[in-house]
Amino acid sequence: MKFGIHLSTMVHAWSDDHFAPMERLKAMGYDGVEFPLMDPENFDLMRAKSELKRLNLLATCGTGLLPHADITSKDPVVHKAGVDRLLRCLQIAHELESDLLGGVLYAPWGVTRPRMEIIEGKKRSQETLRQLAEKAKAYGVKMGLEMINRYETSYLNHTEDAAEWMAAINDPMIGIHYDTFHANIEETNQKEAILSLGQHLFHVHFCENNRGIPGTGQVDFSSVAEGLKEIGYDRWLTLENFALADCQIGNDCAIWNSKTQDPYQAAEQGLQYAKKIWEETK
Ligand code: LER
Ligand code: MN
Repeated sequence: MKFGIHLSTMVHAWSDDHFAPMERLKAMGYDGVEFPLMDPENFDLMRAKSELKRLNLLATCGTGLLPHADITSKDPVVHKAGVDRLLRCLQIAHELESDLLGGVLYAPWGVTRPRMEIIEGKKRSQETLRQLAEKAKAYGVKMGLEMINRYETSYLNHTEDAAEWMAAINDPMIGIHYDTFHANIEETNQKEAILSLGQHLFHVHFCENNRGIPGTGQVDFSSVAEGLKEIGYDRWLTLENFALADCQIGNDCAIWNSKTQDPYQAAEQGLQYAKKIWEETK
């Protein structure tokens, strides 16, 4: 198992310097960091490469689509902008030797619509992802579609949706990205949810029910770890705290009252907890 951390734990805005915390995170014992590619056109690829190399850290990458860059859209301009955004993110992930691009890759993040209205858009998204899988394969970057809760998307909330998406796309380069925070809202039982995903599971965000430090809230991480061990998952456990309230990222993730004042303490305590749970679980 590799232990990672989402770099937005430490910063206020998606455009802030995400590189500065990396040295401290390496010293804590993280194997890698997750780069949020929210502005892929302005991502400092050279700096990312050199910092990863200097610190001997691995990378994963994540992004989300936007209302004006959206592969569910029937507007060709908006649809193309969505495809271009995903292609750019795949290219960055490839350059960083990240074998994964996760996140909300299938629809605009934070937008909900009645499910009756998304049928066509869902088909368009699935068809587009199937086409993009070829590029993902050429780059050696798997795409993990993050199941997020009902208040952040209408497209892909839980494992029943995941089964439908996986059957429709049916490509080994495209799988599911699981987040314990979202699953805590959407699933009945986290272990069973993970078992049902099986080999489709490509990535995990390890996160408490209130986005606080893992182990301080209600998520049953032992059940999560049992499920992961049972399916032979051996990729990433990536901490995603979004510790800071009242900032751009806090606003985007609806963190109005942070349970974690010190993101570095969250990173350290969260990592120790994740490792302990992983080691204790048979
Ligand atoms: C959003 O709620 C989330 O969990 C992040 O991983 C963004 O994709
Ligand atoms: Mn997540």
